[in-house]
Amino acid sequence: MLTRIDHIGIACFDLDRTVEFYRATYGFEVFHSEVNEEQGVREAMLKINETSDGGASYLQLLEPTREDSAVGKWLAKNGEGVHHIAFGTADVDGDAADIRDKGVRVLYDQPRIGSMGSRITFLHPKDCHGVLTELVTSAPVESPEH
Ligand code: V0V
Ligand code: CO
Repeated sequence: MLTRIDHIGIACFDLDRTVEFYRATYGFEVFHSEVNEEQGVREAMLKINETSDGGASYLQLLEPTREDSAVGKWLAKNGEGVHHIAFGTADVDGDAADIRDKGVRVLYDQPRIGSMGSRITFLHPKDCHGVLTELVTSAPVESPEH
């Protein structure tokens, strides 16, 4: 079951300048940043709010690490802007299978690694009324070491 908006993915040319815009304009701070080589992105997660399912909602600012990546190609065609929306679920495998059974193209056979150790997959935008849609299961919260 999809229980939150996990994040909105925003493509940008210059991550540092875009992070600074969100900080200076709205006061949002970077919660986490990383490079995901498989996806070809350098990204910053800005936490907006926590959610009743124990998760949170973020803005995900994305700068391509190479021109032929999904975000690189999209930026060259469209310029900066909203790139995808991501729904959070406790069961990305089960929800992706259910959605595939409804005839929507799920882009990966198995979920891949996303931000902060999450497991992610994508639905084809042409099957979702023009919206690239991601499904996310967050990594389990690690218990503190003794
Ligand atoms: C492409 N299209 C889009 C779109 N990207 N429509 C809406 N939103 C987007 N973001 C449209 C495009 O305009 C074309 O329509 C058509 O789909 C085919 O696009 P294309 O430019 O020929 O590109 P493709 O087919 O090579 O790739 C499109 C897909 C690709 C969606 C298959 O971008 C993909 O695999 N995306 C999933 C991975 C991803 O986006 N990773 C970056 C975020 P017309 O012109 O033919 O009508 S990584 C992330 O979110 C992480 C790590 C995380 O959350 O943790
Ligand atoms: Co994303």
